[in-house]
Amino acid sequence: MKDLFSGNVETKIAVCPGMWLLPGWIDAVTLEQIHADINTLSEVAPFRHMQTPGGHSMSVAMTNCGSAGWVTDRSGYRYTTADPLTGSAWPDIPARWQSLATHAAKVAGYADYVSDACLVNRYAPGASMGSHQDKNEQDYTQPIVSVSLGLPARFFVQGPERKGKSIPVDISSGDVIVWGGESRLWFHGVRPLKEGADPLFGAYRYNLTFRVAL
Ligand code: MD6
Ligand code: FE
Repeated sequence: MKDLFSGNVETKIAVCPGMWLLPGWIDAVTLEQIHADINTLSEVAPFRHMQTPGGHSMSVAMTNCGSAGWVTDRSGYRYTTADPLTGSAWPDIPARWQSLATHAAKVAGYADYVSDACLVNRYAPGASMGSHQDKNEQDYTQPIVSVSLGLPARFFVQGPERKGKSIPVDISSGDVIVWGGESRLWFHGVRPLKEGADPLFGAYRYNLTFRVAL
């Protein structure tokens, strides 16, 4: 039987302890559906450039779905149950997204993964994400499932401290990363996006990160 969502089911690469890269894991039809889902989501919860606590505007545009969404503004990084832009609850995580995250987590050894927060990042050429840890979630034993869409990017993983040599990870549309275990709190980021044209996602890279936040 064809594996649900699966383009490539052969490869599972250990990038560092606890981090699994599933290259090309999402099939072409699912990518098209996700593209449509992102458009629907962004009509209700628009992409916006959030402010960092230091007062800078992020180069990456963001929105969320789920019972909680990750936000940043002058008062800090946190999860909220309502979208600060509209005052309404964040839209639900589309059923197919939830199912995809659960399935990918299972491939990496996590049974019964149920995400309550999905951050959607949108990168235009030049946009990047500085080295950071994902530590606003309550339970670090739960992995983050990350889905890359559209233009390729260079992700980097640094280690427990924001210094020293980093491991480069080149990621393309349809790649999935499941990240838990020993390196769950390691510093990481995304290098500035290069220009390009993806047949489906155009001049952008999108990234979905599923979390168990609450
Ligand atoms: C991105 N991803 O790929 C940013 N964080 O656009 C992340 O910051 C990230 O991919 C934690 C776990 C997986 C990730
Ligand atoms: Fe992150």
